[in-house]
Amino acid sequence: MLNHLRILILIPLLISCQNITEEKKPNIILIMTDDQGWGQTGYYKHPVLDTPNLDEMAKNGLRFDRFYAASPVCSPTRASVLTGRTNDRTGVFSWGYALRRQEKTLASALQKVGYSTGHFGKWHLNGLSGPGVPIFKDDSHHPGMFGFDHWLSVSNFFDINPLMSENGFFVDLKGSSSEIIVKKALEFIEEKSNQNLPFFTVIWDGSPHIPFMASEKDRNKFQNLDKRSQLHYGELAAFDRSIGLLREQLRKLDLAENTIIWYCSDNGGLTEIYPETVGGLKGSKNTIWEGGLRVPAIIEWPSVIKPKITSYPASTMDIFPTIAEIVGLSETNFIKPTDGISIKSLFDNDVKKRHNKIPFRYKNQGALLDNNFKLIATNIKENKFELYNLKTDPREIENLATENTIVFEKMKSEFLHWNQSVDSSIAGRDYPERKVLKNPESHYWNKDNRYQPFFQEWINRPEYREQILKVR
Ligand SMILES: [Ca+2]
Repeated sequence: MLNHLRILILIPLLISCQNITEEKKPNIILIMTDDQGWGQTGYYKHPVLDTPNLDEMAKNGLRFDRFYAASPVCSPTRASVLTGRTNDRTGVFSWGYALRRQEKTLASALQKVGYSTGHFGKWHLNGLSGPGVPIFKDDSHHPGMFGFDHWLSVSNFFDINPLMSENGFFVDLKGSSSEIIVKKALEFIEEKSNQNLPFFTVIWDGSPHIPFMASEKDRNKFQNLDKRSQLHYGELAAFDRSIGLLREQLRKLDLAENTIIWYCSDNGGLTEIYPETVGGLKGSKNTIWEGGLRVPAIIEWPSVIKPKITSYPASTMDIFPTIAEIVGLSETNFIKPTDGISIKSLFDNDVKKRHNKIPFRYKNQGALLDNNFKLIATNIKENKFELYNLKTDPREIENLATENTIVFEKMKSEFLHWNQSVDSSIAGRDYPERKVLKNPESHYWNKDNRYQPFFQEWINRPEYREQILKVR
């Protein structure tokens, strides 16, 4: 009898101890829009776009006014999020390139310490170009190969009524793509929280990337704009609504307090959209000017972060190192060198100056950001560099290379030194094998044998028709 009582007393004690340790691990949600420019939020007073849900999130969290995508295009920035490294080191030189399997990812690191990991939406790291198609179960570079237990993903951008792949099984879905992936992510979140497991959920939206498709209701909010801009802004309205859905449901599930939501865009805004997308900055997607790299970003974590606006410069390369510090992941989870740093100290301190510079490299162009100074390499091979002071000249008009030669020469030599280390990474020197193992070539799915059997079935889908007709 006494032994029985002891066991009965002990069991609840053990369970509650376990609950305490589990509770300490924050849940993590990464959200990324596709081609949303720095100026396209309500909290930056965009002239036609309202984003009430992003605005609420910004009011309740840490808002970054100088947050940078690692690259001015999609896939490279995604590679930087998962590895903490500049895109070129990982083999993702531009959009449509496959992430090397030799890289170590944030998802794998979190999986190892007990997180349930899920990817929802655009992947774009398996070497495929063209509108997003469902990813095959036996694809050598599907999200599961990089640490995701569960995935509902497409190869690239996707719109209304998407055809997606759930762990390799095709699912034909109806409705707004932003809402679909958030609802599916919430099902995953609820299931994991019922099992008392911490979750790492990546929601990579396909909006507001081309083709622009919005519901009548969302489009009608922008009746005074040209058709293309109406649909583009309509996509952002739907995205914002999905943020509202996510945050509301996290509160209902009593998960909001200890869940980190880190939101940003994957590159700068687009041209030929009116009103413009980059908040008055120079350049746009595809360029290394501020308009191509600077993106909106917010981290919300109610139990830890007090609301604040910062102009501390940070980047998508900082995401992995920051989460590693929060969760206590060891250094062995990274392929070195990393280019990002942990910015956790910003959560409870008013840090103004960044000590580590932020480097960029994309297609023989590059940049090095040292707080207010930005060195730009307009052509690395031809040794063409410029220098700007973003504080006095946020639109990058006045090249200070000859005026401020000390800063210019110093930053140039740092950039060139860093650039050599990137070349060494490209050659595979960071991996235990000291070389690059086989990786798929970047290609369009309409030239991929695996997809051809589906062409007959897909030819009437608006998102695929043009690609299929090109090869018929
Ligand atoms: Ca993009």
